[in-house]
Amino acid sequence: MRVALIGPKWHEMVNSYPSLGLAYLAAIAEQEGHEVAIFDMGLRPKKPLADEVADIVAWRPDVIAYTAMTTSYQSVEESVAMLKEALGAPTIIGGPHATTLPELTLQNPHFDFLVYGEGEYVFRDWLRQIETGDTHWGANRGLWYKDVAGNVINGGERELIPDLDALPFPARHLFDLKAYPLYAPTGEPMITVLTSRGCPYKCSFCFKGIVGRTYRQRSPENIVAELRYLIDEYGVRNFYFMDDLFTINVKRLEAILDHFIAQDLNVRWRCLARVDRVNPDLLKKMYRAGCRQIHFGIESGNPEILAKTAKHINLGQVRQAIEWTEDAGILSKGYFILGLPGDNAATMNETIEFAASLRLSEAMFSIATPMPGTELWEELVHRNPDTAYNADFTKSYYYNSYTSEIAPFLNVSDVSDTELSKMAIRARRRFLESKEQRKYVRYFGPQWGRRIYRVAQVKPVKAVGRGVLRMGLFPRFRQLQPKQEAAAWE
Ligand code: B12
Ligand code: SF4
Repeated sequence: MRVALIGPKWHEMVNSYPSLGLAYLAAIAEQEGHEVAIFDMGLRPKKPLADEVADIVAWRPDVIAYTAMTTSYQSVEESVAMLKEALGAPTIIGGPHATTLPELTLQNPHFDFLVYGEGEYVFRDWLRQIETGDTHWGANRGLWYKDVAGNVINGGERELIPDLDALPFPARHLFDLKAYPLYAPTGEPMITVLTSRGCPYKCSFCFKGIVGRTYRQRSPENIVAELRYLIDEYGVRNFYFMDDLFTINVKRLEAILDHFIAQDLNVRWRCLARVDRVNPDLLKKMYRAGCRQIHFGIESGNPEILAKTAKHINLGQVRQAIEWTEDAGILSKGYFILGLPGDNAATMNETIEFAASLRLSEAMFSIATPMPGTELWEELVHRNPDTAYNADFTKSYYYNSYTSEIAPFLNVSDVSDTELSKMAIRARRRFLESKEQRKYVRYFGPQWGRRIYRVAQVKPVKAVGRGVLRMGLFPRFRQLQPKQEAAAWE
């Protein structure tokens, strides 16, 4: 059969990550002998939806399969209606949105099937059923469908895939990888990889419906085999490990690092980690194995607000982890959330100042969004029992929240939407300012550094300063500029 896997539009944003979910599903479908094409509309915000649909129709798929996050679901509704009308082929949807709101999603008359949770084996079995005309849908656990009267039938949830090594490598050859703007700081291309699935924590803002609270891991041999394949096939050496918790199991991580070092892979990579799951020795070893950047979820600089997220970390751990990371030569990036429940101007200022006081190389400030299926959503519904899901979550996509255009969506903080928007912009400005100030402090010492920095910000002084630097009068100062990301990545 001809299987079309579709990623929806991302509003005005360009998707910079080829979806690993679609890539795993495509690999399974190819293994089953199907012809597969991936249509990622998220790559082309400006291309009219009708033209995207025309491309898919021209490929004449036998089945139409969509993925969607809640933030991109609205665009799915628009295009699936057109496709169903043009092709009449069976339609199926999976992914975070479908798993969060399965009944509501499947009530859409243009969808025939839905996969709840992890999708590879349910999708494989569904393709077999479609191909052989087997309509015992109920036998395919995890597959939701409609009866003849159009009622949604709850197909339950398939057990999580026990052995991740048994999965084929994601079918990245079906993406136009060069079209994705995902680069290492050196400007070289970067590829995303998943080495484990799941996370045992339960933070208030995080949706846990797909891979659950178990932690399943691929073997170091299987991971290295995938990296070797990617190095040979695509000539890349930069990787982004997208695991929820790359560093949670130190034994496993050490084994992976040993493989990277022993096999002299000469790769550079970044990963996501928790601040309470790193230590100096581990970080040094990670550096030797090619780690050059770690992204940490820090969330809030106010201890009470942080505690309410159920992240189970404290500010001391944050400060220590950032110090250790930067000392190990690894760049650190912090993710912060503004507008959490209980957040007011004072607590958000604490977050902003805390971020500014850390030795972070980068920081990202987002606005809290209660996504359905999270504790935050429950809290919102508890406060406002009339809250109902409406498909316009597109607005909550904060990815470019440093412009005033992005307003908070379902604000759960104690400040107005306008104030919250301004906070996000101010946070960014303050962080960049603090990063610049750190440079002066390193050269002139804490007291004089701060003073000189203040003077240097006065416009005419700034202009003279630039001239002096250009003349090379302060070569050491120039060297002390925070290491350029690209150099640190080498
Ligand atoms: C990488 C990532 C991103 C990347 C983009 C990834 C991409 N192109 O797909 C970036 C950083 C850009 C991003 C942005 C956002 N993200 Co994000 N992201 C992730 C992350 C960390 C990993 C995704 C991944 O690759 N998973 C691994 C693959 C294998 O899993 P999967 O994609 O879910 O697919 C499996 C199943 O879902 C299912 N499946 C999926 N699609 C389909 C389709 C069919 C037909 C079938 C049968 C099955 C099926 O089978 C797949 C294989 O098992 C997840 C967390 C997580 N652990 O998954 C969050 C997550 C998906 N993101 C989330 C959110 C909230 C966002 C943002 C809204 C954040 C924000 N406020 O801006 C934005 C939204 C962007 C948008 N398009 O609208 C939520 C989604 C919640 C929801 N209800 O939609 C998640 C789950 C995080 C969380 N735990 O809360 N994200
Ligand atoms: S935010 Fe991170 S640590 Fe918290 S539940 Fe989600 S994946 Fe786990």
